[in-house]
Amino acid sequence: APRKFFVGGNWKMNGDKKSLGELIQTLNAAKVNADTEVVCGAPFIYLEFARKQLDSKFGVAAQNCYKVSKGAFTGEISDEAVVVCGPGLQLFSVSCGEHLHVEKTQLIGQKVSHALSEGLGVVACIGEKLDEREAGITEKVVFEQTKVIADNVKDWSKVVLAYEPVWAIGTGKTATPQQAQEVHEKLRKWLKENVSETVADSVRIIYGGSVTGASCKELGSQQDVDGFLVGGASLKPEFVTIINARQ
Ligand code: G2H
Repeated sequence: APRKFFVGGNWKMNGDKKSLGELIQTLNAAKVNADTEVVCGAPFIYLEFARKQLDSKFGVAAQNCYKVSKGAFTGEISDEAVVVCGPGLQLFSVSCGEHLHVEKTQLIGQKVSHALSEGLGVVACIGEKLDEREAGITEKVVFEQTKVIADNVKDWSKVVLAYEPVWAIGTGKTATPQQAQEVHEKLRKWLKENVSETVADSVRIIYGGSVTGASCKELGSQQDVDGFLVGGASLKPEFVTIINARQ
């Protein structure tokens, strides 16, 4: 079966009830491709608001949860709390920028494991920094990161892998379709060799990093690009164009 296109909107630490309410109205009224899975990552305090307001054809996700269910962790939020907010919620274990160091990758592995154990889906992010790309070690870096995630996953049907080169995050520099395809293809090959052929064929590998309405079509037409994780542009009506990138 072909992989279902997946578009995640990552609102990050943006918006309030007024601006998000307007965005939600735009999304609800839009004509969107029914063959595309769309999930919006809301700030924790707007999760219930977003779930209530957004049409049921859109999923709602928390952006990041801690690695255990409860405890004296000031300011952290548990997956359990997210589950209580309502069904259909997923977790973005967003590993943008500062999360990508090796020791942080271990923490992301633990977070992925815990979210899955609570029944949440996960968008797990990986990606190299600019100096790593320039040093020619992109593959090594993303394989190491993927291994930490893979070590914590039993049910891959709940996992979407997001390739987000750090140098493209929020910078306005998008990877070229060829650069994205090259890494996605290598990731799929890695999954085939290290997990299974079935998982390699079925898992969605999406691209994130300054995706716009203008860049989404060509990126989304690459063979191994199964969708996007969108930050800045997910807060604008342009997000509808990105949702509909693959017709
Ligand atoms: C990368 C991406 C979405 P942006 O973090 O997660 O954000 O599209 O703003 O680069």
